[in-house]
Amino acid sequence: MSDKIIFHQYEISPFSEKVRIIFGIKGIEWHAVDQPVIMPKPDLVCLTGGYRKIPVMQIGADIYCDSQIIVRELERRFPTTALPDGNGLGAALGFWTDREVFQANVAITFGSIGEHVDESFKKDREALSGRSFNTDEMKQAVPIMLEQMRAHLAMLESQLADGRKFLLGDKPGLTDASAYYNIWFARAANPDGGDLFDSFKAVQAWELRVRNIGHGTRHEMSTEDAIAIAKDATSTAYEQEDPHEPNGLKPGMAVQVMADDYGRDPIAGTLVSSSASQIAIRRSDDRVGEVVVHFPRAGFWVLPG
Ligand SMILES: N[C@@H](CCC(=O)N[C@@H](CS)C(=O)NCC(=O)O)C(=O)O
Repeated sequence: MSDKIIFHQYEISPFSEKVRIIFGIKGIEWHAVDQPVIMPKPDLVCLTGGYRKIPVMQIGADIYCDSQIIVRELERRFPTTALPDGNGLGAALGFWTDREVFQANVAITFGSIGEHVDESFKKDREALSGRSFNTDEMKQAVPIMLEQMRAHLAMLESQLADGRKFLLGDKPGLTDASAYYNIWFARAANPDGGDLFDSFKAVQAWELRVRNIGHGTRHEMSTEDAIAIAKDATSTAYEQEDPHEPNGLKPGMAVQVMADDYGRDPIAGTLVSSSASQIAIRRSDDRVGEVVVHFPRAGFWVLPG
């Protein structure tokens, strides 16, 4: 059975860059499956049951939705290269980088390049967020959001002020990957973005160090091959009841899982296991057979199926 790390992604995806850097830090060999930037994504949602966001990791018939659970699973499978902050504060700081910093970043980036963005992309992101993608309004918000972004960058600059190589010390970790992808995306999506980063000298030196970590060993894979691997494989997840579940969730129950922010499409399945950090549900699809789809608990809602 295949235990290849299959990574459904696209190049300009910020959250994919976060995980690609984790692959680099941990020295992981992985297979990139490129997925579309906008819907429809038939070769992704057949695996996830409706989750459309990127990235998604697949190992055989186990599907991991959201960078949070992807990093957690990589930490579980590759303990000899454990990150200094893989599951504790690094995961908590992800809520700062992935929500607060990322939203300011997106507002600045699309407020600045909005007129060059395709109509089809705007319509897609309106459906994703439930909010209008109004480039004039975004443009007006840029000055205020620049102040926010500058304030967040100043926090990174202070953290690095004692000359440390990475945010938590000598070794790079999840906090570095999470902070870095925001800067990477701002530069990649808007190369003429001006001088926002110029006054942050320690951040710039650190950015270079993180970039130089690279992405581990990357191979390419087609969507057809990824789907065939899922179809041939059997999930390695096993049923486990959590006695501390606050609302009585048990293996075998029909549930729906959905993100609490954007891309809130509910994914229906039968509960396999749950804990404070993860929930796994079993589902099947004609093209991929039976798979187990894994989500983090923080930032996801579980509803009766
Ligand atoms: N909380 C998710 C956020 C993922 C996310 O927002 N991904 C963006 C791309 S980087 C996305 O899916 N955008 C819509 C799309 O690609 O269809 C995670 O950590 O993986």
